[in-house]
Amino acid sequence: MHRILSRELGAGKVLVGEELVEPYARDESGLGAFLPECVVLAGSREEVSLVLRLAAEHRVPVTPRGLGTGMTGGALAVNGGIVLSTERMSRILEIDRDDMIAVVEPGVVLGHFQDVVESQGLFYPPDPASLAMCSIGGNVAENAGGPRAFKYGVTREYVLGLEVALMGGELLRMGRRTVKGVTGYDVVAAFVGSEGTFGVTTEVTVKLIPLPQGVATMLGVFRTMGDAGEAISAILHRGFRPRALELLDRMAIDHVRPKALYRFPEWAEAVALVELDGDPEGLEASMLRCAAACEEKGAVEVLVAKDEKERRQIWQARRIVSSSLRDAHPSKIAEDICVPRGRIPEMLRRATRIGDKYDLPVATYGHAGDGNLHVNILVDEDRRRPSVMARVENALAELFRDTLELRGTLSGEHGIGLAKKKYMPLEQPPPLIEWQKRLKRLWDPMDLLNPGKIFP
Ligand code: 2HG
Ligand code: ZN
Repeated sequence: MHRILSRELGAGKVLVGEELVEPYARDESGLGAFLPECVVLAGSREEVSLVLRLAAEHRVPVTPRGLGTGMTGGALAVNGGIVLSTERMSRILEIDRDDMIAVVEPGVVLGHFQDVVESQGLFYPPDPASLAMCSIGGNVAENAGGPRAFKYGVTREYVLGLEVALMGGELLRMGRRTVKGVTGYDVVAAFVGSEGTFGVTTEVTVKLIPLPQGVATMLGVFRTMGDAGEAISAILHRGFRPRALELLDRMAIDHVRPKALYRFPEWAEAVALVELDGDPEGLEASMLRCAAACEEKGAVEVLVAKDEKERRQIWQARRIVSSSLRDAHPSKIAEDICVPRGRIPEMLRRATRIGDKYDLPVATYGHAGDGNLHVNILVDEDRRRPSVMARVENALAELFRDTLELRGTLSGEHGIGLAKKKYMPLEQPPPLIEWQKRLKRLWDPMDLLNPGKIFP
Protein backbone atom coordinates (compact mmCIF):
# COMPACT_ATOMS: atom_id res chain seq x y z
CA MET A 1 0.00 0.00 0.00
CA HIS A 2 2.77 2.47 0.90
CA ARG A 3 4.19 2.22 -2.64
CA ILE A 4 0.89 3.23 -4.18
CA LEU A 5 0.53 6.08 -1.68
CA SER A 6 4.08 7.30 -2.29
CA ARG A 7 3.50 7.25 -6.03
CA GLU A 8 0.25 9.20 -5.76
CA LEU A 9 1.23 11.66 -3.01
CA GLY A 10 5.00 11.95 -3.35
CA ALA A 11 7.47 10.08 -1.16
CA GLY A 12 7.94 12.95 1.35
CA LYS A 13 4.36 12.50 2.55
CA VAL A 14 4.53 8.81 3.29
CA LEU A 15 6.61 7.46 6.17
CA VAL A 16 7.63 3.82 6.04
CA GLY A 17 9.90 1.71 8.24
CA GLU A 18 9.86 1.09 11.97
CA GLU A 19 12.00 4.06 12.91
CA LEU A 20 9.84 6.59 11.08
CA VAL A 21 6.43 5.19 11.98
CA GLU A 22 7.26 4.51 15.65
CA PRO A 23 6.43 8.06 16.82
CA TYR A 24 2.93 7.51 15.41
CA ALA A 25 2.43 4.16 17.11
CA ARG A 26 1.48 5.49 20.57
CA ASP A 27 -0.71 8.06 22.21
CA GLU A 28 -1.21 9.25 25.80
CA SER A 29 -3.34 6.26 26.77
CA GLY A 30 -0.34 4.18 27.80
CA LEU A 31 -1.87 1.23 25.95
CA GLY A 32 1.36 0.45 24.14
CA ALA A 33 2.64 0.68 20.58
CA PHE A 34 0.78 -0.36 17.43
CA LEU A 35 2.97 -0.01 14.37
CA PRO A 36 1.13 0.92 11.18
CA GLU A 37 2.39 -0.14 7.77
CA CYS A 38 2.88 3.51 6.92
CA VAL A 39 2.02 7.04 8.02
CA VAL A 40 0.64 9.63 5.61
CA LEU A 41 1.27 13.29 6.41
CA ALA A 42 -1.63 14.80 4.52
CA GLY A 43 -1.32 18.44 3.51
CA SER A 44 -4.78 19.13 2.10
CA ARG A 45 -8.37 17.92 1.92
CA GLU A 46 -7.63 16.48 -1.50
CA GLU A 47 -4.83 14.36 -0.08
CA VAL A 48 -6.99 13.13 2.81
CA SER A 49 -9.68 12.23 0.31
CA LEU A 50 -7.21 10.46 -1.96
CA VAL A 51 -5.87 8.34 0.90
CA LEU A 52 -9.38 7.31 1.89
CA ARG A 53 -10.24 6.44 -1.72
CA LEU A 54 -7.13 4.30 -2.21
CA ALA A 55 -7.49 2.65 1.19
CA ALA A 56 -11.09 1.71 0.43
CA GLU A 57 -10.13 0.34 -2.98
CA HIS A 58 -7.46 -1.84 -1.41
CA ARG A 59 -9.42 -2.62 1.77
CA VAL A 60 -6.70 -1.22 4.03
CA PRO A 61 -7.63 0.14 7.48
CA VAL A 62 -7.00 3.83 8.19
CA THR A 63 -6.48 5.36 11.62
CA PRO A 64 -6.85 9.15 11.66
CA ARG A 65 -4.50 11.00 13.97
CA GLY A 66 -4.32 14.54 15.29
CA LEU A 67 -1.32 15.14 17.53
CA GLY A 68 -1.54 11.94 19.54
CA THR A 69 -2.54 13.36 22.92
CA GLY A 70 -5.68 11.20 23.26
CA MET A 71 -6.14 9.29 26.50
CA THR A 72 -8.13 6.25 25.32
CA GLY A 73 -6.24 4.89 22.32
CA GLY A 74 -8.39 6.53 19.65
CA ALA A 75 -5.36 7.18 17.43
CA LEU A 76 -3.82 3.72 17.78
CA ALA A 77 -3.64 1.66 14.59
CA VAL A 78 -4.81 -1.56 16.21
CA ASN A 79 -5.21 -3.31 12.84
CA GLY A 80 -2.09 -1.84 11.25
CA GLY A 81 -2.61 -0.23 7.85
CA ILE A 82 -2.32 3.51 7.42
CA VAL A 83 -2.08 6.21 10.07
CA LEU A 84 -3.47 9.35 8.48
CA SER A 85 -2.02 12.38 10.23
CA THR A 86 -3.50 15.83 9.73
CA GLU A 87 -0.70 17.58 11.62
CA ARG A 88 0.47 19.41 8.48
CA MET A 89 -2.97 20.91 7.88
CA SER A 90 -2.44 23.57 10.49
CA ARG A 91 -3.63 26.84 9.02
CA ILE A 92 -6.09 29.22 10.62
CA LEU A 93 -8.12 30.05 7.53
CA GLU A 94 -10.33 32.79 8.88
CA ILE A 95 -11.26 34.70 12.01
CA ASP A 96 -14.34 36.82 11.45
CA ARG A 97 -14.98 39.31 14.24
CA ASP A 98 -18.39 40.34 12.94
CA ASP A 99 -19.72 36.83 12.54
CA MET A 100 -17.73 35.71 15.61
CA ILE A 101 -16.55 32.53 14.00
CA ALA A 102 -13.26 30.97 12.99
CA VAL A 103 -12.48 28.47 10.26
CA VAL A 104 -9.45 26.26 10.80
CA GLU A 105 -7.70 23.23 9.44
CA PRO A 106 -7.73 20.21 11.75
CA GLY A 107 -4.01 20.26 12.60
CA VAL A 108 -4.02 23.67 14.29
CA VAL A 109 -2.58 23.45 17.79
CA LEU A 110 -5.34 24.46 20.19
CA GLY A 111 -3.20 26.73 22.40
CA HIS A 112 -1.88 28.61 19.39
CA PHE A 113 -5.38 29.06 18.02
CA GLN A 114 -6.59 30.39 21.38
CA ASP A 115 -3.73 32.89 21.56
CA VAL A 116 -4.55 34.23 18.11
CA VAL A 117 -8.27 34.43 18.87
CA GLU A 118 -7.68 36.14 22.21
CA SER A 119 -5.37 38.71 20.64
CA GLN A 120 -8.48 39.84 18.76
CA GLY A 121 -10.61 40.12 21.89
CA LEU A 122 -12.44 36.86 21.23
CA PHE A 123 -12.58 33.59 23.11
CA TYR A 124 -12.65 29.87 22.29
CA PRO A 125 -13.15 28.24 25.70
CA PRO A 126 -12.53 24.44 25.40
CA ASP A 127 -9.24 23.82 27.22
CA PRO A 128 -8.13 20.20 27.59
CA ALA A 129 -4.99 19.98 29.76
CA SER A 130 -2.98 19.14 26.63
CA LEU A 131 -3.90 22.44 24.97
CA ALA A 132 -0.29 23.35 24.22
CA MET A 133 0.16 20.23 22.11
CA CYS A 134 -3.23 18.90 21.00
CA SER A 135 -4.95 19.69 17.72
CA ILE A 136 -8.46 20.94 17.04
CA GLY A 137 -9.08 17.96 14.76
CA GLY A 138 -8.35 15.64 17.68
CA ASN A 139 -10.55 17.75 19.96
CA VAL A 140 -13.40 17.41 17.48
CA ALA A 141 -12.92 13.64 17.20
CA GLU A 142 -13.01 13.21 20.98
CA ASN A 143 -15.35 16.09 21.83
CA ALA A 144 -12.68 17.34 24.21
CA GLY A 145 -13.59 19.09 27.44
CA GLY A 146 -11.31 20.62 30.07
CA PRO A 147 -11.66 22.74 33.21
CA ARG A 148 -13.60 25.55 31.54
CA ALA A 149 -16.24 23.11 30.32
CA PHE A 150 -17.84 23.67 33.71
CA LYS A 151 -19.08 27.09 32.65
CA TYR A 152 -18.64 27.07 28.89
CA GLY A 153 -19.31 23.53 27.75
CA VAL A 154 -17.29 21.13 25.62
CA THR A 155 -16.03 21.20 22.03
CA ARG A 156 -19.36 20.13 20.52
CA GLU A 157 -20.99 23.32 21.75
CA TYR A 158 -18.60 25.39 19.64
CA VAL A 159 -18.44 23.42 16.40
CA LEU A 160 -20.91 24.93 13.95
CA GLY A 161 -19.72 23.31 10.76
CA LEU A 162 -17.39 20.62 9.50
CA GLU A 163 -15.93 19.37 6.30
CA VAL A 164 -15.06 15.70 6.48
CA ALA A 165 -13.66 13.10 4.14
CA LEU A 166 -15.48 9.79 4.24
CA MET A 167 -14.03 6.34 3.71
CA GLY A 168 -13.98 6.01 -0.07
CA GLY A 169 -12.88 9.60 -0.50
CA GLU A 170 -16.12 11.60 -0.66
CA LEU A 171 -15.80 15.10 0.81
CA LEU A 172 -18.85 16.23 2.71
CA ARG A 173 -19.62 19.67 4.13
CA MET A 174 -22.11 19.92 6.97
CA GLY A 175 -23.43 22.45 9.42
CA ARG A 176 -23.44 26.21 9.11
CA ARG A 177 -21.84 29.52 9.98
CA THR A 178 -24.67 30.82 12.12
CA VAL A 179 -25.02 30.22 15.83
CA LYS A 180 -28.65 29.20 15.40
CA GLY A 181 -29.75 26.66 12.84
CA VAL A 182 -31.95 23.57 12.86
CA THR A 183 -31.97 22.58 9.21
CA GLY A 184 -32.07 18.81 8.92
CA TYR A 185 -30.51 16.40 11.38
CA ASP A 186 -27.67 17.69 13.52
CA VAL A 187 -25.05 15.67 11.65
CA VAL A 188 -22.26 17.89 12.94
CA ALA A 189 -23.13 16.92 16.50
CA ALA A 190 -22.95 13.25 15.53
CA PHE A 191 -19.52 13.63 13.94
CA VAL A 192 -18.11 15.54 16.90
CA GLY A 193 -17.10 12.86 19.39
CA SER A 194 -17.32 10.02 16.89
CA GLU A 195 -13.69 9.27 17.76
CA GLY A 196 -12.50 9.25 14.17
CA THR A 197 -14.81 6.40 13.19
CA PHE A 198 -17.22 8.27 10.86
CA GLY A 199 -14.89 10.43 8.80
CA VAL A 200 -11.69 12.44 8.82
CA THR A 201 -12.11 16.13 9.59
CA THR A 202 -10.57 18.40 6.97
CA GLU A 203 -12.00 21.77 8.09
CA VAL A 204 -13.73 23.08 11.21
CA THR A 205 -15.93 26.15 11.68
CA VAL A 206 -16.20 27.17 15.32
CA LYS A 207 -18.19 29.70 17.26
CA LEU A 208 -16.29 32.35 19.22
CA ILE A 209 -17.54 34.41 22.13
CA PRO A 210 -16.35 37.73 23.58
CA LEU A 211 -13.20 37.40 25.67
CA PRO A 212 -14.14 37.90 29.34
CA GLN A 213 -12.49 41.08 30.53
CA GLY A 214 -11.67 39.89 34.01
CA VAL A 215 -10.37 36.60 35.37
CA ALA A 216 -9.69 35.77 39.00
CA THR A 217 -8.10 32.56 40.23
CA MET A 218 -7.62 31.08 43.67
CA LEU A 219 -6.31 27.98 45.31
CA GLY A 220 -7.64 26.61 48.60
CA VAL A 221 -5.49 24.09 50.46
CA PHE A 222 -7.24 21.64 52.78
CA ARG A 223 -6.36 19.03 55.37
CA THR A 224 -9.00 16.59 54.10
CA MET A 225 -10.66 15.76 50.80
CA GLY A 226 -14.01 15.97 52.58
CA ASP A 227 -13.40 19.62 53.48
CA ALA A 228 -12.44 20.43 49.90
CA GLY A 229 -15.58 18.71 48.62
CA GLU A 230 -17.69 20.72 51.09
CA ALA A 231 -16.05 23.95 49.94
CA ILE A 232 -16.89 23.18 46.33
CA SER A 233 -20.52 22.51 47.27
CA ALA A 234 -20.63 25.74 49.28
CA ILE A 235 -19.34 27.80 46.34
CA LEU A 236 -21.99 26.30 44.08
CA HIS A 237 -24.78 26.70 46.63
CA ARG A 238 -23.92 30.37 47.02
CA GLY A 239 -24.79 30.84 43.39
CA PHE A 240 -21.33 31.29 41.90
CA ARG A 241 -20.68 29.93 38.46
CA PRO A 242 -16.90 29.61 38.28
CA ARG A 243 -15.39 28.94 34.91
CA ALA A 244 -13.31 26.24 36.53
CA LEU A 245 -13.72 24.30 39.74
CA GLU A 246 -10.95 21.75 40.04
CA LEU A 247 -9.84 19.37 42.75
CA LEU A 248 -6.57 17.52 43.43
CA ASP A 249 -6.09 14.85 46.06
CA ARG A 250 -2.96 14.20 48.10
CA MET A 251 -1.55 11.67 45.64
CA ALA A 252 -1.92 14.12 42.76
CA ILE A 253 -0.41 16.98 44.79
CA ASP A 254 2.57 14.87 45.85
CA HIS A 255 3.30 14.03 42.23
CA VAL A 256 3.26 17.62 40.96
CA ARG A 257 5.02 19.18 43.96
CA PRO A 258 8.60 18.75 42.64
CA LYS A 259 7.82 20.51 39.36
CA ALA A 260 5.10 22.90 40.46
CA LEU A 261 5.83 26.61 40.56
CA TYR A 262 3.36 26.94 43.44
CA ARG A 263 4.81 25.55 46.67
CA PHE A 264 2.24 23.09 47.98
CA PRO A 265 2.49 22.69 51.76
CA GLU A 266 3.64 19.24 52.90
CA TRP A 267 0.46 18.68 54.89
CA ALA A 268 -1.87 19.37 51.93
CA GLU A 269 -4.41 16.55 51.55
CA ALA A 270 -6.54 18.30 48.95
CA VAL A 271 -6.53 21.40 46.84
CA ALA A 272 -9.42 23.21 45.20
CA LEU A 273 -8.77 25.55 42.29
CA VAL A 274 -11.47 28.11 41.63
CA GLU A 275 -11.53 30.49 38.69
CA LEU A 276 -14.13 33.17 38.04
CA ASP A 277 -14.41 35.37 34.99
CA GLY A 278 -16.54 38.21 33.69
CA ASP A 279 -16.88 41.91 34.29
CA PRO A 280 -13.78 43.05 36.23
CA GLU A 281 -16.01 45.15 38.43
CA GLY A 282 -17.16 43.06 41.33
CA LEU A 283 -14.96 40.14 40.37
CA GLU A 284 -12.55 40.66 43.22
CA ALA A 285 -15.37 40.81 45.74
CA SER A 286 -16.83 37.59 44.34
CA MET A 287 -13.45 35.91 44.51
CA LEU A 288 -13.07 36.94 48.14
CA ARG A 289 -16.48 35.45 48.88
CA CYS A 290 -15.37 32.16 47.30
CA ALA A 291 -12.18 32.33 49.36
CA ALA A 292 -14.28 32.92 52.49
CA ALA A 293 -16.43 29.89 51.63
CA CYS A 294 -13.25 27.80 51.42
CA GLU A 295 -12.04 29.11 54.76
CA GLU A 296 -15.38 28.40 56.39
CA LYS A 297 -15.15 24.81 55.18
CA GLY A 298 -11.68 24.36 56.60
CA ALA A 299 -9.18 25.66 54.05
CA VAL A 300 -5.95 26.25 55.93
CA GLU A 301 -4.30 28.24 53.20
CA VAL A 302 -6.00 30.32 50.52
CA LEU A 303 -4.07 31.96 47.72
CA VAL A 304 -5.91 34.45 45.54
CA ALA A 305 -3.69 35.13 42.54
CA LYS A 306 -2.78 38.81 42.57
CA ASP A 307 -1.53 38.98 39.00
CA GLU A 308 -1.23 37.05 35.75
CA LYS A 309 2.06 35.52 36.88
CA GLU A 310 0.44 33.95 39.96
CA ARG A 311 -2.51 32.78 37.88
CA ARG A 312 -0.16 31.02 35.50
CA GLN A 313 1.69 29.42 38.40
CA ILE A 314 -1.52 27.98 39.78
CA TRP A 315 -2.54 26.63 36.37
CA GLN A 316 0.89 25.24 35.65
CA ALA A 317 0.53 22.96 38.66
CA ARG A 318 -2.88 21.79 37.48
CA ARG A 319 -1.86 21.20 33.90
CA ILE A 320 1.09 18.97 34.73
CA VAL A 321 -0.85 16.53 36.93
CA SER A 322 -1.45 14.00 34.17
CA SER A 323 2.10 14.06 32.78
CA SER A 324 3.67 13.98 36.27
CA LEU A 325 1.66 10.89 37.15
CA ARG A 326 2.53 9.29 33.82
CA ASP A 327 6.26 10.05 34.24
CA ALA A 328 6.27 8.36 37.63
CA HIS A 329 3.99 5.47 36.64
CA PRO A 330 4.22 4.83 32.89
CA SER A 331 1.53 2.13 33.05
CA LYS A 332 -0.95 4.24 35.02
CA ILE A 333 -4.58 3.84 34.07
CA ALA A 334 -6.37 7.16 33.79
CA GLU A 335 -10.12 7.01 34.18
CA ASP A 336 -12.51 9.71 33.32
CA ILE A 337 -15.76 8.95 35.10
CA CYS A 338 -18.43 11.58 35.54
CA VAL A 339 -21.12 11.59 38.22
CA PRO A 340 -24.03 13.94 38.83
CA ARG A 341 -22.88 16.91 40.85
CA GLY A 342 -24.70 15.92 44.01
CA ARG A 343 -22.87 12.58 44.12
CA ILE A 344 -19.30 13.94 43.95
CA PRO A 345 -18.49 13.51 47.68
CA GLU A 346 -19.83 9.94 47.62
CA MET A 347 -17.85 9.11 44.47
CA LEU A 348 -14.67 10.47 46.05
CA ARG A 349 -15.23 8.22 49.06
CA ARG A 350 -15.82 5.22 46.83
CA ALA A 351 -12.69 5.84 44.77
CA THR A 352 -10.61 5.86 47.97
CA ARG A 353 -12.34 2.71 49.18
CA ILE A 354 -11.59 0.91 45.91
CA GLY A 355 -7.89 1.81 46.09
CA ASP A 356 -7.72 0.47 49.66
CA LYS A 357 -9.69 -2.67 48.89
CA TYR A 358 -7.50 -3.72 45.96
CA ASP A 359 -4.31 -2.37 47.49
CA LEU A 360 -3.65 -0.07 44.55
CA PRO A 361 -2.38 3.50 44.77
CA VAL A 362 -5.03 5.85 43.39
CA ALA A 363 -4.82 9.54 42.51
CA THR A 364 -8.10 11.35 42.05
CA TYR A 365 -8.32 14.81 40.58
CA GLY A 366 -10.04 16.76 37.88
CA HIS A 367 -13.09 18.74 37.07
CA ALA A 368 -14.89 18.40 40.36
CA GLY A 369 -17.40 21.11 39.54
CA ASP A 370 -19.05 19.01 36.87
CA GLY A 371 -18.44 15.65 38.53
CA ASN A 372 -15.80 14.61 36.00
CA LEU A 373 -13.17 12.88 38.12
CA HIS A 374 -9.91 11.49 36.81
CA VAL A 375 -9.42 8.45 38.97
CA ASN A 376 -5.92 7.23 38.13
CA ILE A 377 -4.74 3.79 39.15
CA LEU A 378 -0.99 4.10 39.56
CA VAL A 379 0.27 0.66 38.63
CA ASP A 380 4.02 0.33 38.66
CA GLU A 381 4.37 -3.36 38.18
CA ASP A 382 4.09 -4.63 34.68
CA ARG A 383 0.41 -4.37 33.92
CA ARG A 384 0.47 -7.61 31.97
CA ARG A 385 1.39 -9.75 34.97
CA PRO A 386 -1.72 -11.82 35.68
CA SER A 387 -1.81 -11.13 39.43
CA VAL A 388 -1.62 -7.35 38.91
CA MET A 389 -3.98 -7.50 35.98
CA ALA A 390 -6.68 -9.26 37.98
CA ARG A 391 -6.54 -6.67 40.76
CA VAL A 392 -6.61 -3.76 38.36
CA GLU A 393 -9.46 -5.27 36.34
CA ASN A 394 -11.53 -5.86 39.45
CA ALA A 395 -10.86 -2.36 40.72
CA LEU A 396 -11.85 -0.83 37.39
CA ALA A 397 -15.02 -2.90 37.14
CA GLU A 398 -15.98 -1.80 40.64
CA LEU A 399 -15.20 1.82 39.86
CA PHE A 400 -17.46 1.74 36.82
CA ARG A 401 -20.24 -0.11 38.66
CA ASP A 402 -20.12 2.49 41.42
CA THR A 403 -20.14 5.31 38.88
CA LEU A 404 -23.20 3.90 37.17
CA GLU A 405 -24.91 3.16 40.47
CA LEU A 406 -24.57 6.86 41.26
CA ARG A 407 -26.12 7.50 37.82
CA GLY A 408 -22.90 8.68 36.25
CA THR A 409 -21.21 7.82 32.97
CA LEU A 410 -18.01 5.99 31.95
CA SER A 411 -16.37 8.92 30.21
CA GLY A 412 -16.80 12.63 30.79
CA GLU A 413 -14.33 13.81 28.17
CA HIS A 414 -11.68 11.28 27.05
CA GLY A 415 -13.93 9.02 24.99
CA ILE A 416 -14.14 5.24 24.95
CA GLY A 417 -11.63 4.33 22.22
CA LEU A 418 -9.77 1.14 22.88
CA ALA A 419 -9.35 1.62 26.60
CA LYS A 420 -12.97 1.32 27.69
CA LYS A 421 -14.80 -0.45 24.91
CA LYS A 422 -15.25 -3.62 26.88
CA TYR A 423 -17.08 -1.66 29.57
CA MET A 424 -19.61 -0.15 27.18
CA PRO A 425 -22.23 -2.83 27.94
CA LEU A 426 -22.14 -1.85 31.60
CA GLU A 427 -23.66 1.50 30.69
CA GLN A 428 -25.53 0.96 27.45
CA PRO A 429 -28.04 -1.80 26.61
CA PRO A 430 -27.40 -4.06 23.57
CA PRO A 431 -30.01 -2.38 21.31
CA LEU A 432 -28.43 1.03 21.81
CA ILE A 433 -24.99 -0.34 21.03
CA GLU A 434 -26.40 -2.08 17.95
CA TRP A 435 -28.03 1.14 16.67
CA GLN A 436 -24.74 2.96 17.06
CA LYS A 437 -22.95 0.24 15.11
CA ARG A 438 -25.52 0.66 12.35
CA LEU A 439 -24.79 4.35 12.27
CA LYS A 440 -21.10 3.55 11.94
CA ARG A 441 -21.81 1.15 9.05
CA LEU A 442 -23.74 3.90 7.28
CA TRP A 443 -20.64 6.05 7.01
CA ASP A 444 -18.11 3.26 6.73
CA PRO A 445 -19.75 0.02 5.54
CA MET A 446 -16.48 -1.94 5.33
CA ASP A 447 -15.37 -0.95 8.83
CA LEU A 448 -12.04 0.36 7.61
CA LEU A 449 -11.96 3.73 9.33
CA ASN A 450 -10.48 3.52 12.83
CA PRO A 451 -11.64 -0.06 13.35
CA GLY A 452 -11.66 -1.73 16.73
CA LYS A 453 -12.78 1.32 18.70
CA ILE A 454 -15.71 2.23 20.98
CA PHE A 455 -17.73 -1.00 20.71
CA PRO A 456 -16.91 -4.33 22.31
C1 2HG B 1 -6.72 16.42 32.75
O1 2HG B 1 -7.78 16.91 33.12
C2 2HG B 1 -6.72 15.52 31.55
O2 2HG B 1 -5.64 16.71 33.27
C3 2HG B 1 -5.91 14.24 31.77
O3 2HG B 1 -8.02 15.23 31.16
C4 2HG B 1 -6.46 13.33 32.81
O4 2HG B 1 -4.53 11.86 32.80
C5 2HG B 1 -5.64 12.13 33.25
O5 2HG B 1 -6.14 11.43 34.14
ZN1 ZN C 1 -9.54 16.31 32.27
